[in-house]
Amino acid sequence: MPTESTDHRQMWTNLGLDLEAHDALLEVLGHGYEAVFLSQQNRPKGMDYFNFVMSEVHGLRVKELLDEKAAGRKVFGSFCVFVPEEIVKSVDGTLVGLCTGADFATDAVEKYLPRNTCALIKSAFGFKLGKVCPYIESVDMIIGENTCDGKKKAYETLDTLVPNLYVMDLPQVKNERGRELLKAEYVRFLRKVEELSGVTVDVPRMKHGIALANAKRAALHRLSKLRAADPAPISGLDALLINQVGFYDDVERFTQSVNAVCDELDERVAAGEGVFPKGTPRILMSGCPMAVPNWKLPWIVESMGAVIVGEESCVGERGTRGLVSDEGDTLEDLIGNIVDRYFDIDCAIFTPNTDRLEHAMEMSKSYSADGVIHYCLNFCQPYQMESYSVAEALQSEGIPALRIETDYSQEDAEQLKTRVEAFVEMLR
Ligand code: BJ8
Repeated sequence: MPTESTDHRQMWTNLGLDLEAHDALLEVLGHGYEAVFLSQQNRPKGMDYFNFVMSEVHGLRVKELLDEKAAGRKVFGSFCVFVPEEIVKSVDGTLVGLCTGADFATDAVEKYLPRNTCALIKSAFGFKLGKVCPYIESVDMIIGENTCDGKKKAYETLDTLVPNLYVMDLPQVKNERGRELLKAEYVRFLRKVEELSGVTVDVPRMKHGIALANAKRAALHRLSKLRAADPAPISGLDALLINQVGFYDDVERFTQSVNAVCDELDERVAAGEGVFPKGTPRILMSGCPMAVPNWKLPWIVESMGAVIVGEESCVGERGTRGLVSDEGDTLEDLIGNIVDRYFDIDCAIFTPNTDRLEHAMEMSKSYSADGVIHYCLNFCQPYQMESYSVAEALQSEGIPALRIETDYSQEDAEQLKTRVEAFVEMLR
């Protein structure tokens, strides 16, 4: 009888992965996970589930997706929180985030992309070119989106490397024309998803999709609120991990698992217990999304004696804020409701984007953050440009802000530690 890992190796070979490179990646990931997550004290028991998911993120979860495909359902991969999970779920499909959180095959990537491209975009190419991402090789459709200039131009090149790229256009201005564009693009996406899956979506199907996505978000909202307590009942690293796993896991199982952690956190809050002592400096992270396994900065922050209490980020509240109304008797009504929710996402590609400043201030206050760290990937112009206005807005309200630009390498780790340590000391 073959062992589980032998099974996975056959699966990875069938997907066309480079086993040697993939082994090396898993080894680094495993060590990183152990050092960053398993070394933490006093983690909620419910995190065992997330440890397990991470240990099988390239194994059992990929097998589940392949089983779904074998049963006739479709799997979709995306790089952005503007892709509506409601629509994918309305055809019984599965939406997964594609790997963008680590450097890989950089030399090969730089043959296709300028060196001064952000690490997130380079990572997507690196996982593809290095043949180490079982997700990109499993999905029936890859959805790109016209957001920042880097992504939208990179998709032109990615289109030459994959057979199944679909690009969604997105507005850049929040006015009526922008809303109409988003709506037209969601209708076009729905038609494409129906065509690929062979399923015709009706009102009950769309309401079902909306209910699943809402339940997932409601669980994440519950988690966010619990982090307002002092002492914080969960580390920022674990909360980030939960948000990251939300991009890969089965929606219903994930929702249940987040609620199980929240039940435990409810008890901790009621008993006045936390992962760090009461009075620990509280930090809000704001800026670019942090995809798995991008844990460098949160790890540094929490190793320096602070606790992260929220993420103003797409892997965090920017990505989960708000629910979709299920009011309405027609598909047109329901698509309108979906547009209402997604059009509020305050990504830095929008101009102007004042909502983001308000959200950063509102979050700092509701989570009682002592300070904000604005995190930006090198060469990410939209968030670099906004880091100034975000920091200004916060400082005008007396909230200290530290602006950090970095990438996925460890080269600047010591320098970051020094800066974060000084910031945390200043907050004490
Ligand atoms: S909704 S933040 S997930 S686009 S880091 S690739 S912005 S140069 S990721 Fe994003 Fe959607 Fe917006 Fe959210 Fe460009 Fe910046 Fe790179 Fe970025």
